[in-house]
Parts: sequence; structure tokens; C-alpha cells
Amino acid sequence: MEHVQTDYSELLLKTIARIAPGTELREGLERILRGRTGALIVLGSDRTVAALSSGGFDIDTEFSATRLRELAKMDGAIICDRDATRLLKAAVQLMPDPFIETNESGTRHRTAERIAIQTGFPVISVSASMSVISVYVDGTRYTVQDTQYLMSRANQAIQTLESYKKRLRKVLGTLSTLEIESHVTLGDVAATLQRMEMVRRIISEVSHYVLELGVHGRLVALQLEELRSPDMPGSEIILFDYLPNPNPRNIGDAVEALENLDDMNIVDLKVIAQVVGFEGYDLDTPLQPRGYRLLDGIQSIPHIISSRLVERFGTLQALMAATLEDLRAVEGVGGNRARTLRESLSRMAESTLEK
Ligand code: 3AT
Ligand code: 3AT
Ligand code: MN
Repeated sequence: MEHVQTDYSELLLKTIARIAPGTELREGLERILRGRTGALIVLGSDRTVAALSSGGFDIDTEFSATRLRELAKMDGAIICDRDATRLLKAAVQLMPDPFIETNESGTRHRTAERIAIQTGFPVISVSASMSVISVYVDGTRYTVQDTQYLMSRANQAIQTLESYKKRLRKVLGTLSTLEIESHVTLGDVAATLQRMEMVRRIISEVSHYVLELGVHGRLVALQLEELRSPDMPGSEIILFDYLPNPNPRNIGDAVEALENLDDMNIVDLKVIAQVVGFEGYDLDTPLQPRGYRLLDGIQSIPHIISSRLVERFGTLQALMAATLEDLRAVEGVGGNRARTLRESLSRMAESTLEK
């Protein structure tokens, strides 16, 4: 799988949304691209920008795509406000600190990168010679992709998400069976975490395409919503079931470590087990679930009651062996809940035996 960067900064995400198809700014950029004049646009104005500017003239008028395109016919930079709702200046000569490192060639792109670093505002460059729209934010360059290309990538990712979800559902079913039969190993847990993380990554990739596609991303957004069903548990609950001494802190660390695994390591179950907190364990180590996930699957049992049940019984096996009497001893569990619990747990056990 090709690696898609999705850990963009807040400001870059905002800027991507601001220039997405359907916005007046994007329309202006497309016009400039077609006109082949190029442009250098600063999205923000303050004292630093003023200090680095020379020449040009004030406009201070409402932003529009056609105005932007006309102003881009002139040499120099265009300064807008942060939200690209007003055009403030045009034909400005920018003089950033020449000692700021830049990997770009060409004065327009070098200037754009430096001004973005020096002012903290996003800077857009439209290359006249290469027909590329780039955005410089927080020391990174983001290239605006062709909508057609993005659409095909997004559709591909949606298909991948569908198949990943199918596999995750299968893995979760297998895990439930193993949990009830008390046959879970660390390898099964790592495999489940792996499938969950793969799904999470694809969802984040698709969300990214939705953002970049703007108005063209609505259909993809709908498909994503549909696939992002709330019944799909996250990796936290698996970790709460299995991690030794789980608490919000080490669960948080484990989730983060899982999310940070690179494409090489995410395929290695041993590495997954290790980074979430099972260092030095073999993958065939038997593990007992506490029962959080299966209890969570019982609609009428609130979360707080699940926690108390786990606290009392410690493992799913002990919970399944509990009598109605034992269950009723837990605070908040009356006769009705105790019966519901017993029935639900027996039903799970039976459906497992049928398989
Ligand atoms: P024209 O009349 O358009 O030829 P100009 O004074 O309007 O000249 P521009 O800002 O359009 O100049 O720049 C044209 C090119 O000249 C852009 C860049 O490749 C080169 N250039 C301008 N200033 C510098 C500089 N300080 N160092 C290197 N190249 C420069
Ligand atoms: P292209 O890919 O050719 O569009 P470039 O990076 O090669 O961009 P050039 O040196 O050809 O850039 O300059 C093209 C125009 O960019 C010239 C001028 O209108 C604008 N430009 C370049 N440097 C500055 C600057 N410091 N301030 C304002 N405008 C600039
Ligand atoms: Mn050039």
C-alpha cells in the first residue's frame, strides 16, 4: 500500500479546506492556472508581512475569483486576509530573510516557502511554468492534486475500506469465539489490533480525500459515513480487555504507539504486541479477556455496570460461571439485569458452539 501522509497540522488542514473545489479561492486559482500567469498569494496580513513587503498598492476590496485572476496578471505578490474574504494588496515585492533554508528553485517558490516560514501564514504559489498549485504551511509544501485523480484515489480507498471492514468483522467474530472458549493467545489479540488499525488508517485517508475534494467529495463523504458504523469497536476496548493493569494512561500510550507504527511494522504481530505493552511475551501466550468488549455488546447493560462486573469477576470466564445470585451482588444489577446478563452470555456461548 502506498503511504499517504495524513498527520497534517491543524493549519494545513484548514488551508486545504479553504482552497478545496467549490470555494471562491479555488475558482480563482484554477483561472490563474488556465491563464498561465502564475501567482504568489499570502493568506494573512500583519506587521511581519508589512515589514517584508515593498512596493505594490492597496486594494482592500471583497475577494472574488475573477479579481484574483486579474491581479495575478501583474508581477509581484497578492496579499489577502486569513479567510480569503478580502483582497488587501497586489503587486507587492516580498523580501523574506534570504538565510531561511528552502529547497525550492525559482524565485516565486523560494519566496513562498520563506514567507510562509517567517510569517506563519499559509502562502500559495501557482507556477506559471509547471501548472502546479502549491501551498506552503508550517515548513511543509502541499501540492494541490487534480480532482479527477483524487476522485479515483478516494474511490479506491473506499473499496479498500469495505474489504478491510469485512476482514475486521471476521477477526472480531473469531476473537469472540476464542474468548468464550478461553483459547485466546496474544497473537489473536495482536491480529485484532492490527485489523482495527488498518481500518482506522484507511478511514483517515478517505477523510482526507473528502477534505481535499470539497464539493466533489460529498458522495465519498456519504459512503464514508455509511462505512464508519458506530457498532465497530476501537482498539481501546481490546486493550482494556487484555493489557496488564490497564488505565487511561497506558491505554492512551498503547493506542498512540499503534497509530505510529510504520507500514513495515504494522504487518508484524510481534512488534504490535510489543509496542502496546506486551514486551518479551511470545505470541502464543494464552490470555484471558476481562469481558469489557462482550459486555459492551449487550445493549441493556450500561458501561458503568460493565465496569463494576469486570471489577467484581476479573475475567470473562469467571463472569460466565457466575450464578444469578453472584451477579445480583453487584451494585446496580437487580433481578432483571442479572437474568438479561445470564441469557445474553449463554446465547453467546451457544452461538459459538453452533459454529
Ligand atoms: P520584466 O520587465 O518583466 O522583464 P521585471 O523588473 O518586471 O522585469 P520580474 O519581477 O518580472 O522583473 O522578474 C522577472 C524575472 O527576473 C524573475 C526572475 O527570474 C528574475 N529576477 C528578478 N529579480 C531577481 C533577483 N533578485 N535575482 C535573480 N533573479 C531575479
Ligand atoms: P514559475 O514556476 O516560473 O511560475 P519561479 O519560482 O520560477 O516560478 P520566477 O523567478 O520565474 O519564479 O518568477 C516568476 C514571478 O514570481 C515573478 C514575480 O511576479 C513573482 N515573484 C518572484 N519572486 C517574488 C517576490 N520576492 N515577491 C513578489 N513576487 C515575486
Ligand atoms: Mn520561472
